[in-house]
Parts: sequence; C-alpha cells; structure tokens
Amino acid sequence: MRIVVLAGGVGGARFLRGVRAAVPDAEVTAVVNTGDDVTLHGLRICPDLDTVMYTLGGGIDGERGWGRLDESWTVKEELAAYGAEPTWFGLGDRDLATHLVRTRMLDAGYPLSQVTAALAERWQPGVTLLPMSDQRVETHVLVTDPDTGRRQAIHFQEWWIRHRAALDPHGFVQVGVDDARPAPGVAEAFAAADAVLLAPSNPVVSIGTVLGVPGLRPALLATPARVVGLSPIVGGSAVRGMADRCLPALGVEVSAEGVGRHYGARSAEGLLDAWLVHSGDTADVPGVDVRAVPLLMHSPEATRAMARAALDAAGV
Ligand code: GDP
Ligand code: FO1
Ligand code: CA
Repeated sequence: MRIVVLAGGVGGARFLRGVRAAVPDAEVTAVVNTGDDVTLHGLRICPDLDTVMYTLGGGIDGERGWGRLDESWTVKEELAAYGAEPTWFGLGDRDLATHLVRTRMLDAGYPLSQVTAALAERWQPGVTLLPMSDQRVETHVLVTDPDTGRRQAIHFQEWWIRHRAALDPHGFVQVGVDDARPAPGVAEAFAAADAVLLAPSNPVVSIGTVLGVPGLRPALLATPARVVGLSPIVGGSAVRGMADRCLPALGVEVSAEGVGRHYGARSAEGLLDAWLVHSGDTADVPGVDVRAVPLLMHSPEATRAMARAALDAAGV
C-alpha cells in the first residue's frame, strides 16, 4: 500500500508516526513544507523537514516539538556574546550539525531533495521525506510595525519565534513560489498513491504553503486515491501552535468546519473526499464525507487509531 501525507512540522510529524504504526508495511511518502526555511548565521535551516526527520528518527525533543533531545546551546551563547544577530533563534549545538551538513551540500550544488535523502540516511525515518520543492520558497508575514505604524513583511520565523505571532498578520506571502515547482518524486508519489492524507498541520503556513507550489495541487488531484484531511482545529481552537492566528488572515473561521470548507470538496474544485473532525465537533462540508473520531494525538495508540480512521475514510 502506498500512502502520501502532506505535512508541516510538529503536528505533521506526530501524525506520520501514527501512520507508520497503523500500516507498518506501507510505503509512506511525506511531502513536507519548506516555507519555514531560513538562512541564519550563514546556514540553511529547514525546520519542518528537520522536525519530521528527528521525530520519526527518534532524535526529537518531545517537549519542545522541534530540535534535538539532550540539546545544548553553547554556540548560541557564544554567538550572543559577539552580539551576532539573530539572538532570538534557538540554534542548538546538535542541531547545528544538521544545518552545517545541509548548507555544505546545498553549496556544492545538491538539490534539497537529495540533501534531505542524505540526512535521512542517518536518521532512517521509515518514510520517504520529500521537500515540497527544490526551489527556495520562504513564507513572509505582512504585519504593521508597532514602532513606525508602517506595513512590512518579516520572515515567518521572526514572526513566530521573536514575536510569538503577537503582531496581527495581514497576510502571508511565499517569496519565490512563482519560480518553484514540485520536487522530483512528488507528482509520481501522488500518481501511485492508494491514499493521500492532509496531516492535521497548520492549514495556512504548512498545508497551504505546500499546496501553493505551482503544479502541486493539480498533481495531487490527479491521484486515483481518495484525499482525506484531518482537522488541526479541535473544539474551536488550535491544539498547539498558532494556526488560530493564521486562519483569520485568510478569512477562514477557526473551526473544523471552517478549515474543511477552506480545503473544499474535491467534487467542487476543492481537495477533500473525506474530512475528519474531533469526536466532540461537528462540521457541515457539502460534498465531503465528514467523520467525527478522536483526533487528539496524546499517545502513540491514540495517534495510530487516528491514522487508522483516516485510512478507513480513504477506503484502504
Ligand atoms: P508546525 O509546522 O511545527 O507548526 O507543525 P504543523 O503545521 O505540522 O502542525 C501544527 C498544527 O498541529 C497546529 O495547528 C495544531 O493545531 C495541530 N495539532 C497539534 N497536535 C494536534 C493533535 O493532537 N490533534 C490535532 N487534530 N491537531 C494537532
Ligand atoms: N520554534 C520556537 O518557538 N523557538 C525557537 O527558538 C525555534 C528554533 C528552531 C530551530 C530549529 C528548528 O528546526 C525549528 C525551530 N523552531 C523554533 C520551530 C520552528 O520555528 C517552526 O518553524 C515552528 O515551530 C513552526 O513550524
Ligand atoms: Ca512549520
């Protein structure tokens, strides 16, 4: 059985663990958001690819949800001592090795998809990790500068980490997306899929960014498989992170129904054949098979059951 999962970072990674556990013999391909990627201190950092790789490879810090277990911050402290900005970014010593290897390979001319495969050789995530694109796409957030009152675009990481998403987002712009196209293997994965799942990731800056890569959405919709999404909004709020800060910028209601309608019915120019919402929620999404199942990933068993329910809805 071949399964393709669109994913961001923390939520996507945890869900992928559940998929792997639900169907251990399946071939799983993760198409991962790279819009969070950033160059800092001269290094190329791919937060969502690393979160998925570390989570599935057993190296993630479960508490933080990003970065490495048993991490230390010596280099970060030394950089701060030099006043080397940005000091707000959590650059871990162990994590640094990943950025150094990736940056060296990118500078040598390897595409991100090959770099990702090389890094995954060490971590053995048990799924194929594909960046959404080999071309650089960076999410920037349109905000109003509190000091000048002027509108400006800041990198997603600065908005997310330095400002904790406190600055109201007027919109999200994927810089470079017009020149991007799906990474090698993405279209082929959709064509060969028995199920395509939209992980319960941030609908705006994770799933939305992946779907925004020119050519990716048509490739996804060409799949012979059913497309099943899982709501990241439970009981009207994001389970963690700040999706509820992102959705209003797109005029999308912060609810399972709002996100389901935002993705839309495949039979009506949208994406979904089925939409999973948390057992306590309801959602009227015309043309879509809506199912209410437990959607909280509070344990491996719960996550596996959630993935199983998504595969049931996909008819596999
Ligand atoms: P990020 O890139 O690190 O922000 O991670 P993702 O975009 O992959 O996932 C973030 C989303 O995961 C957030 O919007 C959360 O609401 C969602 N999420 C986290 N834990 C759970 C959970 O247990 N159940 C559900 N349904 N969504 C979750
Ligand atoms: N998230 C934070 O909230 N604070 C950080 O200092 C931070 C550092 C960081 C370093 C490497 C990495 O792969 C991810 C990191 N993240 C951090 C998470 C990152 O900002 C993600 O893009 C967000 O969690 C949203 O996807
Ligand atoms: Ca992310």
